[in-house]
Amino acid sequence: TAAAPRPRLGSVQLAACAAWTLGGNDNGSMITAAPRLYPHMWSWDTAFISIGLAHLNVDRAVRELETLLAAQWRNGMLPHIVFSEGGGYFPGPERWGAAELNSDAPDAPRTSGICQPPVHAIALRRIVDIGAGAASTARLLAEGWPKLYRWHEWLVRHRDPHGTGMLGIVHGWESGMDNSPRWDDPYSAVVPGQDLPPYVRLDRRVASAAERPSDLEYDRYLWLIEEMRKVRYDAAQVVRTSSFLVGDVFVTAVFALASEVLATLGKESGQPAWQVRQLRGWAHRSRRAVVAAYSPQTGLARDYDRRANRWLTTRTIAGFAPLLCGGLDAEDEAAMLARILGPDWAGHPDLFAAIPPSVSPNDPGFRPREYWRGPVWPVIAWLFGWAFEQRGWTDEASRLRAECLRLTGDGAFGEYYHPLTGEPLGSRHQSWTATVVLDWLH
Ligand code: 9YW
Repeated sequence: TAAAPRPRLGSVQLAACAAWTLGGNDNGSMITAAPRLYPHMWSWDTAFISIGLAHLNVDRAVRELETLLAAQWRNGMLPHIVFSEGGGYFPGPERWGAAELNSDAPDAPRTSGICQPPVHAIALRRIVDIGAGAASTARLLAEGWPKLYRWHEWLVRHRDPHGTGMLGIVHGWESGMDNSPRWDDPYSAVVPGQDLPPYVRLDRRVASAAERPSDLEYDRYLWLIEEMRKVRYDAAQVVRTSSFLVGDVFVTAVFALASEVLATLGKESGQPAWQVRQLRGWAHRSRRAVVAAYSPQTGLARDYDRRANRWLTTRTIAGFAPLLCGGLDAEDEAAMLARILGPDWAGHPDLFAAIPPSVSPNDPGFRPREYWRGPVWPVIAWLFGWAFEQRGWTDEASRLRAECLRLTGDGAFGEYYHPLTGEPLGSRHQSWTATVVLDWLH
């Protein structure tokens, strides 16, 4: 698997290419996640997209985040997809039927009925910093902050009803890492019923089958939606009835980090002190839950299968969640940082670039082309790099940034990359890849 020679653009050309990609994905009402594969707005994609956009045009970045926030459900949930008028993606709004079944869902725009990792406060922080002084960022801060507070409050209320700090997810899609081997065990208990309505996958028209989840995986994804439809997306009932319920350590760490960021933004901008305090409390509790999920045996943090009542010990990039939110004791943390940079992960000698892949090349389950089962996802690297900077690990952050720019330097903006050859995979011109590149270039 020798690395194929790939052109490398200069930084001005690369930035121009990224801007061109975003322009191409702008359908007039939103910047879609990818031109053909994902012709709608995805929740966590839009957070990252707005960060890159802020470097080009801060008003446009603000508008993008506002478009997402305008689709917030009345109960506070930020939906994982905001549908555009165009079709071309399955499951689309008809299959979800969210607005028909749940009066908290907006009628327009149409949305899905689940959520995605809560990275949005990080985007708000970046936009406010990049666009300091602009009227639009002041408006976003004033009007967007209360919405993000309600989003975090929804997560606490409905995804951690017992106050454990660990947030639950009811679908692998909610983790953002759809077919990660983390979910193989809990998905094996999801048995699609006879009454699963027929459907046709559209994703494989764009990306090769070898780079996508299998049909059985897709049946399970669709079956979970059927289960939710049966309880009309009622958040409390969904958690009670879904055959998939997992405490997601990565989502929990993102939540802890983002709650802290949101608290600071709230303090700076004069939001109610009790809400700021509450956010810090949630952050503290979730950080503790992430630390409690740490396994000295594997040196990684684990998810918890709430249906089977057991820890999930699969080793994936998500196991490094404590590096995002902190909380480990100094010795364990130093060892974890060394591990993510070491020979099992970013420092693996066969890698094209020193970036931690979604699964270690040394793992028997490593599939270098298959979505969340091995490829490198630039956006995940961005998140770790940003967290490293917050934690004061600036050398590590800048090395990661340089390696990411080397990987993405041909301007293809792959959805994900082959970790050994650096080949772009999945969709090309993926918006969030273009925007994290823009942020790295600044
Ligand atoms: C799907 C849009 C989304 C991301 C997810 C990623 C993929 C969509 O694409 O899921 O249909 O499977 O897994 O994290 O938000 O880029």
